[in-house]
Parts: sequence; structure tokens; C-alpha cells
Amino acid sequence: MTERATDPADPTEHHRATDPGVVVVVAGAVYDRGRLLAARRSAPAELAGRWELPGGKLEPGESPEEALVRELREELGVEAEPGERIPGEWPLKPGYVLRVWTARLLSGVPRPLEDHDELRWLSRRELDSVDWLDQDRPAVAEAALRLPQA
Ligand code: DCM
Repeated sequence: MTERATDPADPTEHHRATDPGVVVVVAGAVYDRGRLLAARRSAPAELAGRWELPGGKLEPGESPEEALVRELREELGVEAEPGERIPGEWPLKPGYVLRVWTARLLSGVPRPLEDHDELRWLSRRELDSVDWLDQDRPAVAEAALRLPQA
């Protein structure tokens, strides 16, 4: 069988998982009492004002789950427990991909400590009320399907 080229447009493509040239950004679909946490970016300028699932870049040696826990602690001041990966992988700027895990809030009240200027807990019917970053939308739709009932 011939080796086929990897297709970065294919969301089921897993070869990039091990590509050291690709930066993985992990984000959390953080749940608490039947709501999903949305965070409004304050920087950089081209993303400011748009809403995202909070997270950030994987550091060398970290598992995605470890990175998620660290990012949520740094950005929001909370402790969270990662759950399942939401299937898919979404391209960001060149060389960056987004992967999303569900997460459950364990302790703390989220505050916009870094990179964000507003947070909101959204119920299922409120999910379309904020202007999500385009790349986060498919993950938010999947997260909505997994939203635990309050
Ligand atoms: N990013 C994104 N969606 C998310 C989280 C991050 O598009 N849910 C992007 C924004 C940045 C990059 O990933 O370009 C790195 O994120 P940060 O600056 O938060 O480390």
C-alpha cells in the first residue's frame, strides 16, 4: 500500500498528532450545573471581542490534559478535571491546531485573570448568544450535545 499524504483539512487526520512542527492548543468545554463556560478574548487585536473555550498551548513534556488543567488554573484561577476529548481537530493560524476536552469545574469561581475580559456561563439555549471564534464553533456544537442537565 502506498503511503498517502496527510490532509490537514481532514478532521479525522491523526498524523499531525506526532508532528513536532505543529503546536497543539488545548481548550476546555468547562461544565458546571448544566452550563458551559465561554470566555471573551482581550488579545491579540484580531481575536479580541470574540468568545472561545478557554485554553492554551501545550508545553513540551505535557500531556494535553495536564496542559488544560494548567491553563484553566492560570487563566481563570480554577481547578478543573478533564473528561473526554471532543472528536476533531481544528486548524488555527498556520502551524497551530485546536483540540478540545470536556472538563468539570472542581473548585473556584472563574475570573478573567489572563487573556480574557469577560466570562459567561451559558445554558444550552444561550449558546448562540455570543460571537464564538469560527474555529471554536464545531467544538461548541459538540460540547452542547454533551452538556449535562442541571
Ligand atoms: N485559540 C483558539 N481557540 C481557543 C483557544 C485558543 O482559537 N479556544 C487560539 C488563539 C491563539 C492560540 O490559539 O492564536 C493560542 O492561544 P493562547 O494565546 O490563549 O495561548
